[in-house]
Amino acid sequence: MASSLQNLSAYNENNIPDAKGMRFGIVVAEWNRHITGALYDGCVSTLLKHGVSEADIVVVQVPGSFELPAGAVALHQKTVLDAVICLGCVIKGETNHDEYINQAVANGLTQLTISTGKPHIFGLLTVLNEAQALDRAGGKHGNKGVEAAVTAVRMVATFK
Ligand code: RBF
Repeated sequence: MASSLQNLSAYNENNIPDAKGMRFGIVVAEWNRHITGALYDGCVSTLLKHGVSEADIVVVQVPGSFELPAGAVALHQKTVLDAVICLGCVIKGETNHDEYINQAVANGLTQLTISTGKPHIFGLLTVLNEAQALDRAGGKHGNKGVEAAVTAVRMVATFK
């Protein structure tokens, strides 16, 4: 497997644009909050490390990952943002709920990116079990919240 034992969150910090003055929204799903909380911590610390001020980060919590696109819309209605980072964790169960939720989030964030002209970052873990989620929320495969933040900063710089 390509990602086997790799920490995919390792990146060259010197290659990331200065994020001072950029304004970000973060939408966090409450389902599997022990995972999404770790994604959130990694995301915020990375934004701050690259120069974003705390005042330029606006956060909203939503019940589950299916509500991530709606949370992004709510943030846009409140304030002007350069990008929105959406964080969630959908764990496969006995039914196909995960496929419907994941596809809806992917479609919703794609549509929002196109309709607003602002990046909407897919920070959704789409995992088979909790162990895979923990591996990607500060475990052996890094923290996808960190990667979502880096992607957001790079994309805002691309749009500017
Ligand atoms: N939301 C998540 O963020 N992660 C999940 O693993 C998750 N599993 C769900 C499983 C089922 C069977 C259902 C019905 C919902 C689940 N949700 C999950 C909640 C979903 O994202 C959404 O909040 C609700 O369906 C209400 O719209």
